[in-house]
Amino acid sequence: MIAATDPIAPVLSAYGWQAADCKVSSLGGGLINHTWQVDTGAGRFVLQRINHTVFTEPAVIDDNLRYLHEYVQATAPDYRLPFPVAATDGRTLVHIPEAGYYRVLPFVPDTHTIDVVSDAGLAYAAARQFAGFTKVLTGFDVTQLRPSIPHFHHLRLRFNQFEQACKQGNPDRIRESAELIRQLQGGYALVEQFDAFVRDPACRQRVMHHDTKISNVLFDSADQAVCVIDLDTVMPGYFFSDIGDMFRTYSCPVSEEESDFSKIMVRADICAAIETAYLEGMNDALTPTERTHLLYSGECLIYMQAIRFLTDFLNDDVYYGARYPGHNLVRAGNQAVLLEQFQAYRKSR
Ligand code: GN1
Ligand code: MG
Repeated sequence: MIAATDPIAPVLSAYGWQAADCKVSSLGGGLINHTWQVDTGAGRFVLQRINHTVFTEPAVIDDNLRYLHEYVQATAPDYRLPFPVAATDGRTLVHIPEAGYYRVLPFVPDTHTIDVVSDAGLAYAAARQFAGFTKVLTGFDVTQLRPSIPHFHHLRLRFNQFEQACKQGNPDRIRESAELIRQLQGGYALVEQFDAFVRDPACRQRVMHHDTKISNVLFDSADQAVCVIDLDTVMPGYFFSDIGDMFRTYSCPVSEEESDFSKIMVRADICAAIETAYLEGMNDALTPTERTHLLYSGECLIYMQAIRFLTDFLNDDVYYGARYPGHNLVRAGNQAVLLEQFQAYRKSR
């Protein structure tokens, strides 16, 4: 039960719910937004507070999702995506001064999320979902969308931010991570390949999800994928973001949080399942250039995540936060090992 004085109470009342009738509990393990499950007299919903420091213009997310919702309703009404629910005044984004920006999403019943991919079947099911997502939106005019985080997966920009942190970040942390800094600076060829890819006139902007971790897919009790969730970073981008982040997050049996790096490995059967499912799901929608960059996608996204974590470590954890000293250094080191393993896998192909 929520007290009338709880900061969330005015949010609930914007949706016509009495705080005293609601039960609210934390949901999910996202690093950026805060998510709750809300049980109201009118049923169960998902409530989210948008991290306003990361998503500096929450209205951009709201507009993007409205355009996509209208498009999906008109062109693929049976395609399931959890779009925001309207408050009593019709808005799908509620701003409560001092408390922040909130929105409510439908709760999809009889589903659960998975944190680590245990077998190739799950990887296949999730990759089909994310391919289906981009495929359904292939005809959508991508110029209608604005970036909710400008240059989000722009490797050149991420590399520049990394270089800047290496010069202007916390000097103690720069010393502490000198070896990893050197190792990751050695991955510069990936940045040049990125530049070449985006300069190629055959490279088109698509509607990408940009956060294809397995916990962003809902599964039913038979482990069949039902739909994708977490649409805040849905924006124009390059094809490699989604398949690349699947290679990054599904191929390894342990997550980016693992500090025992000896457990980090790349499972070839999972990579093959991702590739097969993505190609099947996108079928002719991928261009020949994109097809030649399937495995580059994995390297690019793993490398990008490694330098994002290390940049944040050097900048005193302002973006991702840290639950223990050196947390982002561990995450960055983890991703650097994963990159080596993925590059070895790529060579073996
Ligand atoms: C963030 O908040 P979450 O867990 O959905 C991040 C992703 C990273 C991920 C790493 C907006 O996602 O880009 O890949 O952490 N999202 C944002 O776990 O920065
Ligand atoms: Mg996310």
